[in-house]
Amino acid sequence: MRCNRWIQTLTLIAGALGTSALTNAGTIVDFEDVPLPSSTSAGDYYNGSDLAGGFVSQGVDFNNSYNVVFSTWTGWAASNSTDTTTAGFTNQYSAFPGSGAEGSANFGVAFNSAPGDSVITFSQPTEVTGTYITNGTYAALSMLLGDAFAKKFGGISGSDPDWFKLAIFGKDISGNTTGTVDFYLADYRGSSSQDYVVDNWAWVDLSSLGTQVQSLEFELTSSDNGMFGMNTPAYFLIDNLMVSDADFNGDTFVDDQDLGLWETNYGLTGTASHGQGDANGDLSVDGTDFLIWQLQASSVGVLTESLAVPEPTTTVLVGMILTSMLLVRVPRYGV
Ligand SMILES: [Ca+2]
Ligand SMILES: [Ca+2]
Ligand SMILES: [Ca+2]
Ligand SMILES: [Ca+2]
Repeated sequence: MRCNRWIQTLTLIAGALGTSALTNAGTIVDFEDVPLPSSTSAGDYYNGSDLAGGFVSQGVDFNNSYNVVFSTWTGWAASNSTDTTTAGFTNQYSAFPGSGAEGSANFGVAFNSAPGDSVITFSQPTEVTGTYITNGTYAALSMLLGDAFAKKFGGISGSDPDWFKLAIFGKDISGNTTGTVDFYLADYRGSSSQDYVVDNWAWVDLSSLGTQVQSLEFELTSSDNGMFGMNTPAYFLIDNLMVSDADFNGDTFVDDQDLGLWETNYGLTGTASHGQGDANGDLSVDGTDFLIWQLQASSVGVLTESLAVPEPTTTVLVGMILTSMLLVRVPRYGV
């Protein structure tokens, strides 16, 4: 349904109210758009040595902090380094699986000694569907072999119940925690046959962090600690961070055209594409996708605030009609 007169009128109203631009809704943050100016024999990387304070991939901010005196960095680097055999700190930018997620070139490397070192910030509250996570070669070989600072996981007997855990925190716009997801980068607590150090890109579902995630923060902890804290190298890697997206036709606006695609394909299960109305990448077109559409289409504020439609039932049709009447076209990418 197109209601151009309404759209024109309400665009004027929304302009007067001051609309907020939707950004990064729908993005797969893949790091392929980040220039990598520095090289090692293992590949190329960017660690903030130009003191920019971070970088952007697909509209999402990644922080870093570079120390010019010691030539050290913390936070996020982008990399395409794939040396899977050289142990130690000099190989800190390499992915242990030997590539980015799904065979891609670039990925993100977090050096996160303390919570808040590595932060991912979205330009507005959003739902993060999930991300691929893995170990870097430096941490993986340290755990598998041991090194000057850290023990070999399992110990001499092989039966020490060691572990290396990443906690992922969703933060809302006020900095309050919206939820936490734990992921074990290594886990030797079970029987020897089940002990593992993650060596592939593992998908981690982050939808439980909710729909109001403004930023992600991280904490690494390990069973191997000394007088200076954790001995295990404090690194993890991510790629293909997926943010829910209701711009089904890819025209950078979340509007009634996208709702039309959702309506047409409502009920598709297990086979749906993003273009058919699957906002959260679960291959189905259902009420959750409608709620994401509603959230992103209503980010203009007061115009659609009262149109709460909690269930994909008959009320959806009422909501669709009302919301379509109230729609304005909101640019998804902004400043
Ligand atoms: Ca990638
Ligand atoms: Ca074990
Ligand atoms: Ca659209
Ligand atoms: Ca879906």
